[in-house]
Amino acid sequence: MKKFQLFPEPQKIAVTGGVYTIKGRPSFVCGSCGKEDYSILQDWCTENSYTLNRESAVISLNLQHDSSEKTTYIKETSSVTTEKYTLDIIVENSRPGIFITYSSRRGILYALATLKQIVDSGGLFQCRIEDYPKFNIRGIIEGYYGPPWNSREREEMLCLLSEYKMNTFFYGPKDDPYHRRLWQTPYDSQSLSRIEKLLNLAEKLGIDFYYSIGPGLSIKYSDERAFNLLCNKLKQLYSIGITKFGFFLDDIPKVLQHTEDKLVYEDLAAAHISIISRLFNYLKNLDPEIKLVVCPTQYHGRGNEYYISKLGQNTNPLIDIFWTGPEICSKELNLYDAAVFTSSTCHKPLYWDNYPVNDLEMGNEMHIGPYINRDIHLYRFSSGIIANGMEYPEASKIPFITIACYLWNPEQYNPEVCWKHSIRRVAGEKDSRNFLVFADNVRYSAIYPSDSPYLVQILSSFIFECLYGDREKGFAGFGKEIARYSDAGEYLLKGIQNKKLFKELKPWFRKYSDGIKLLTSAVDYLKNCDTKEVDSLKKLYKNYQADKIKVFADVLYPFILAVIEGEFSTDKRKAVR
Ligand code: LTM
Repeated sequence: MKKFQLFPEPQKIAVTGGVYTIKGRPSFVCGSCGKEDYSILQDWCTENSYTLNRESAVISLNLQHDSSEKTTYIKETSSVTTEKYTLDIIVENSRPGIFITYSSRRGILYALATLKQIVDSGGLFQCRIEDYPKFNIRGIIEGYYGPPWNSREREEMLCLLSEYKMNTFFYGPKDDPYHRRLWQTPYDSQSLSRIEKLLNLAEKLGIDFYYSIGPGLSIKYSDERAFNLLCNKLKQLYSIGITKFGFFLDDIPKVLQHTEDKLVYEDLAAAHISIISRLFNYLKNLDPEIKLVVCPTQYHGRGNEYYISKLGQNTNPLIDIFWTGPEICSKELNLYDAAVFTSSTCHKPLYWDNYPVNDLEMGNEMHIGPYINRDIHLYRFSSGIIANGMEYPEASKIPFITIACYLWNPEQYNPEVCWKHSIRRVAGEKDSRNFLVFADNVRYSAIYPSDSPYLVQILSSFIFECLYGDREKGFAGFGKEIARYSDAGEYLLKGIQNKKLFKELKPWFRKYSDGIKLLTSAVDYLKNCDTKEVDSLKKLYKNYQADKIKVFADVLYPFILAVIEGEFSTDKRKAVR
């Protein structure tokens, strides 16, 4: 059996021998399980086109509820969990047996998600998997500026989150008017039932659904009537079953605006402490199970500034506080910064990680690179991580899968390996080879401020050969590589299997192809030493620069300029020698 890897990697896996090959779609028989569990199995089989019946199937599936320490305690985080499971696969005889122990619905779902990856690889191998997450809160937020996802896109996103064992979705699109500008206005019945449908799906998939509201642009904190409007709006959402809320005070003026507020509160922090506390009391009276997460006005920095320290120290510890790290889009999240935040706010940060989001001035960038630069022990120092998406749901899935894998098992997370898996999963197996050639040049973002690592490497070898080494060898080697790059561009521009991904990425595919054409022309110019060609190269370069879509970050520009200026000409080579 070929080497097989699971995503996310389970915490412990012991492979102990035999393999059972599955021919065609698998068929399961339920050996033992409770009535409710059976319906989970049924849904799982239907969704994956497997069959489930009680008698004739070969592979037996057995579910065992267990709330003992073994299935509910995570030593590394010293916490009791409902998300742990064990999965035993026995293939010693001709009737393989699968045994799952779990303590909650989520445990079953996670075990089945792992089992699906094994089954879809074409065979069962005998193993024992003991698995649980390292981060407690693992999820995403639709929290960017730009067109919100539609219901279908959200539903598909929830399915993906569950497939990769994420557990949280925050609804908070900045451009849903009822989330921010019209925060007081209740939803009409149609919009409300759309949210309800989403909530029901999230529950089925084991995902906590948070509805967020952002009244800070206009609310008068001291006005009882405004507070009642806020409560009524959230009560409307409670009426359809929502019990988890985000209260967002980001991207609003940093000082009090209303005269009445200035008379009542000494500053913005005092007003926020007051409204958060009143809102929390209101919600807890409505339902003691309710959860509240706050996004403060200062949501990035050192974590020990006046506003955030005062807000944190005076906010109920049961309320989680969002924090984006040292910057709005933080290059790295480390333990030192997390500790500063915790000691000055008395709250562990719940990271709102602004990756892969590409809104506002990042609009020309496409953030599809793997998740990196987050400390592997951050789970000990934070409540969790919620990643902010792009307005492009399909493209967002590529980094989201890598984020999910990091959050489940950061110590064994390998960004590059996981990223390749993610591209195969989202772009499809057939298109993944060419897609990877392209994607290696679309890595630029706040978390990875360079790009094109492979192109940089081959470009510098080429320049070396041109100036100091074997010029012919340089042209031959680089020519082959550019042909590969060029083929990938042509292939992708013809269309890929994932149509939605194609639509989202077309401007980046085009810019990539233009970049490769420019590179090809520059190399041809160098090879032919025909100074008449320089004008057309300059024109190509100008047009390329005029298109602001970002691919290759700044890797191509200095090379093309140097070619135009004759830096790699044969004369220069003599001069260097
Ligand atoms: O990051 C936060 C808390 N708020 C906003 C987001 O809505 C926005 O998507 C990101 C990225 O531009 N920046 C913000 O400040």
